[in-house]
Amino acid sequence: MTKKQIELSAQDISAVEKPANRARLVKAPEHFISQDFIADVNAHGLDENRRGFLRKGFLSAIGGAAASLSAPMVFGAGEGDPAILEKQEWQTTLGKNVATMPYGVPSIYEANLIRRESPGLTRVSAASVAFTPLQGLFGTITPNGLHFERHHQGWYNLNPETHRLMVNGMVKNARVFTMNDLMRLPSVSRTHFIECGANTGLEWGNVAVPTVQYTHGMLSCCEFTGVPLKILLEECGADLKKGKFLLVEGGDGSGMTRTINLESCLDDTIVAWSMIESCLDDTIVAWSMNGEMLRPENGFPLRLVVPGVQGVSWVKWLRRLEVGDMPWNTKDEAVHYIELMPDGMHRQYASIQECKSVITTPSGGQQLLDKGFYNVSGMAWSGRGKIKRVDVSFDGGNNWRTARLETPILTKSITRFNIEWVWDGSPAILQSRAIDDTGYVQPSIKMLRDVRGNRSIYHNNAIQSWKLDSNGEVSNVQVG
Ligand SMILES: Nc1nc2c(c(=O)[nH]1)N[C@H]1C(S)=C(S)[C@@H](COP(=O)(O)O)O[C@H]1N2
Ligand SMILES: [Mo]
Repeated sequence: MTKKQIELSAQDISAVEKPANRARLVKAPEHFISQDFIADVNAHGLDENRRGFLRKGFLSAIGGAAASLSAPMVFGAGEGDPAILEKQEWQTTLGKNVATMPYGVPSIYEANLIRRESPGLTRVSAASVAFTPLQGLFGTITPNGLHFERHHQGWYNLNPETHRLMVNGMVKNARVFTMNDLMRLPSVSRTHFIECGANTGLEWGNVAVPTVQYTHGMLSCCEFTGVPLKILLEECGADLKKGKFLLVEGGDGSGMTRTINLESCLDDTIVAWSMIESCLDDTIVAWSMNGEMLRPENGFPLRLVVPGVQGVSWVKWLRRLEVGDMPWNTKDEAVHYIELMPDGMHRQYASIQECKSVITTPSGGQQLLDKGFYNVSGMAWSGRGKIKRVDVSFDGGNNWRTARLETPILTKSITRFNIEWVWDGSPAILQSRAIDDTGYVQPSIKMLRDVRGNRSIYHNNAIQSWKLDSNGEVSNVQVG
């Protein structure tokens, strides 16, 4: 380093590290709508009236939160902070017994960080979505209790003793496997994201929802363990020369059936019975966790993991695999999960989740309380491979700075990015733009609409914009 470089980096550090410059943020209010209101919307739909009510409720919740949280911590002369100076109850008494909670749950202070259903999105909660609270997650792994849920006909607790997987079609030996049979086969463990094809789908027409939980929360990332599909198909003597397609059937009442293109998926697809804990390569002091058998909501005891492909193909409660020589055109790929293009035609079998990213801190509904230093953080992912770079703009896309990517960067997995920023108190528009290792650049919403129109539901991977007002409020906007 030259002297000038050293001076420059010292300057950078002093700008960001002075405690006085460390700024605070109010979390998005999560309880801005009542259960009654949700029930009302579910019964009658989200008309303009109710939409207005939703906006007002949300804004007043923000106001309330800011007022109660922004009281400065000021102590009189000679007085200190009792939270550090006085002995606390937990320093002087006996704590709770081990195994008081035989299965541990988060701190009571984290009670607001939960999956949430978007009011008005669906009429029946059994055929609905509960979104992952991305605004409150760290790193890349989604805790199992916060994995998003998407069911077409509700979920069940299936008994693994009686669960069966049938493999038939263009195979020499059609077979029915028990869970024990499957779990004796060679297994692999890999970390991948799953994203519903309809994630961010509400935003095709215009800004629709206030927080990142609802704009991007049909996204999760876990380490999955299972037998590679290829091994299972070879075990049954599948004709993989002629049999280029696989029909995948779920065991729930929705009759979820999807065609998997074996040519593009054979290397990566695993039949997973477990989401297990990541290996501890480098020790970290962590806030997040993963690891155990699949949760019933996520397909216990068996689901298909199709890395890079939209969530609907990750069939849960997996009961049958049929090898065939052409796509099946099932209801879930001929009537649903097709995209209306501007010329009135439908796009079908567009299953890859293209490169995408979003800033989660700060994000919609949060409020910055002070000028000064912020660690701006978010997630990037690509269904085609690894994230190569993430750029962040603070002025609506005129200027971009390259963010720091956390490692390891895994293929078809979430990559966490961070970038330092000193907010000077003026209005700003925050955006992130991801680039994957194929060279694909995440598009603006305008670029996407130019090609795809605005009447689609699926595969919206546009750059997300968060508007920061001079009063510190962050809101969802669309620019460019
Ligand atoms: N059997 C079955 N599999 C299913 C579904 C379903 O309703 N039934 N939903 C699909 C959809 S649309 C998505 S996005 C993912 C959601 O997986 P998750 O609930 O584990 O998040 O599961 C897919 N697999
Ligand atoms: Mo989905």
